[in-house]
Amino acid sequence: MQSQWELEEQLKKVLNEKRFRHTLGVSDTAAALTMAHGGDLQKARLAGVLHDCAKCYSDAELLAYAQKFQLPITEVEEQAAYLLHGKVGAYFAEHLYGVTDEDVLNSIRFHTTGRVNMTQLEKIIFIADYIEPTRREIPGLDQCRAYAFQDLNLATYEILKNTLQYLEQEQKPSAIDPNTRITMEYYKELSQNTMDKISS
Ligand code: DGI
Ligand code: FE
Ligand code: FE
Repeated sequence: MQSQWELEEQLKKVLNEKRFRHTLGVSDTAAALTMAHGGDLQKARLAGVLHDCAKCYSDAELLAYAQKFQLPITEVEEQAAYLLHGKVGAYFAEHLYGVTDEDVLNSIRFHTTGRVNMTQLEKIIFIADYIEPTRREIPGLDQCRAYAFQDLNLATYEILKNTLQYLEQEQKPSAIDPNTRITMEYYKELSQNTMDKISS
């Protein structure tokens, strides 16, 4: 297994400049969230640096890789194949970059839609991906950034709510992965108490 620094050097060659800066942003933000909430700092940085390692491929390439590696492809992923960059990325993380930790692999695998009952690391990568400092400013981002350091479930809910709103408002609405909505409902329920406390 290579060091974090060696991995960063490798990813720099694979990703374009903007994606590489985003990757470092996610890695550092995941570290900061781990400092706030507890957990393994090095795992957070590792998952952060690798989370988009398959983002440099086209939809056709992602579909071809998913087939080649015998990864399950859902109907929605067939229509919006970029959704596969998590699954394909987790495969590369394991087989190309030598990651063995299942929690790190799952954080990469599920970072776009999230899933119910995420581990702390999975939530941290999901959130860091959305709030890292180089992300384009979008409505509601400051709120998500503030929630992220207070309550991971609430931040997860807020991000999914915004993402779904964005996807539904698109001129040419893209297929919504059932996981995105199911995860949003799950974290809405889970963070209801926190929201009641914050608003009272
Ligand atoms: O890879 P990144 O750009 O850093 O971030 P990401 O992996 O979270 O991907 C973000 C994109 O994924 C964003 O344009 C919204 C989109 N997305 C999230 N959930 C869904 C989705 N797209 C579709 N079609 N369906 C979803 O459920
Ligand atoms: Fe991604
Ligand atoms: Fe990302």
